Amino acid sequence: MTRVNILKRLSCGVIAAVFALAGSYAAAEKWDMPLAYSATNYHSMNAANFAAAITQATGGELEVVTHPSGSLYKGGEIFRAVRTGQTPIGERLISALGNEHPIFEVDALPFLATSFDAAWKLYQASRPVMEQVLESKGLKLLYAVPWPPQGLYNANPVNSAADMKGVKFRAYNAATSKLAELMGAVPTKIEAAEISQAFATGVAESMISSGSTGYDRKLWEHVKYWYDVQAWLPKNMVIVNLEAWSTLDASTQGIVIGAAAMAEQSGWAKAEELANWYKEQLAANGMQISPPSDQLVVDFKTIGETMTNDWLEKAGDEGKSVVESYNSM
Ligand code: PCA
Repeated sequence: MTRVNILKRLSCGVIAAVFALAGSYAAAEKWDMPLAYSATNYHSMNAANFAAAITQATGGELEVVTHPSGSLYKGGEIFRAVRTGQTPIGERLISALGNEHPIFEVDALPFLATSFDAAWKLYQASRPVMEQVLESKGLKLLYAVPWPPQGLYNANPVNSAADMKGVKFRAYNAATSKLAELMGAVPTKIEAAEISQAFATGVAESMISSGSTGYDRKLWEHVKYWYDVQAWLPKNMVIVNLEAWSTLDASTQGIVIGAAAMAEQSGWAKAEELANWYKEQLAANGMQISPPSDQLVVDFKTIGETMTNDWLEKAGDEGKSVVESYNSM
């Protein structure tokens, strides 16, 4: 065989191999789905079920693989990673996206929505604007699930906001930073995955969060008090990059939408079902769980009003109409 013939044979083989490879990629697509919270948290387990449902219903044509605990992208990087198409799908805390658009901050306005029912209404009222904003950024909202009501963790008893003066406070978004500042505390933004280390090293001594995150991060190892303030119920949302979305055929898109609807329903049910259980676990591990004192409620409400007014100014007519539509539900 001449050298040319060998080369021809070789290149035919290479081309055939490349096509085989391309064929297998087209037949089975893999989507990595970054999550910020622990694998055992109900948000992450719900997302894992959502991913498995898609993989199964598409017969593996679309395989969705979750990566919890910020292992693929940290919480603060997930939105950008999905927006820029570095990864097709991911989960992010809505209220941490205030820099993207003020509408996302409606999700953590103190005392606007303080029960699961109210949080659901707020979701319905804010969803159309959120979807519009997400679409303008090349994203699609698939589903959202709430955290249980937010309370105050602290090393020492807290009877009023004055007791929080100078306390090192772990914040998870602009609203919790602002709230800390208005109490005279000193906020530092720290993702949930880094909480244990922050409390263990004294970088943080206090935070506002759900019983869920305190349980996941064993906060009883660091602080003894949790005040059940029920200040708001922030939500995580799962978003998909629209370019990646457009590569799916109609039946696969239908499967993803169906799985998202199921995940939304089971996620809300699970959050509500677990809310009290988490509190019991904190208590069983030695934490003192109590309602906030009257003075602390007054202080939080005053701070909440300031924050709501600031937000209404920032969010303009659009924000106002979301709050009005929520109030009319
Ligand atoms: N847990 C998340 C956000 C709200 C919550 O309950 C956190 O603390 O980061």
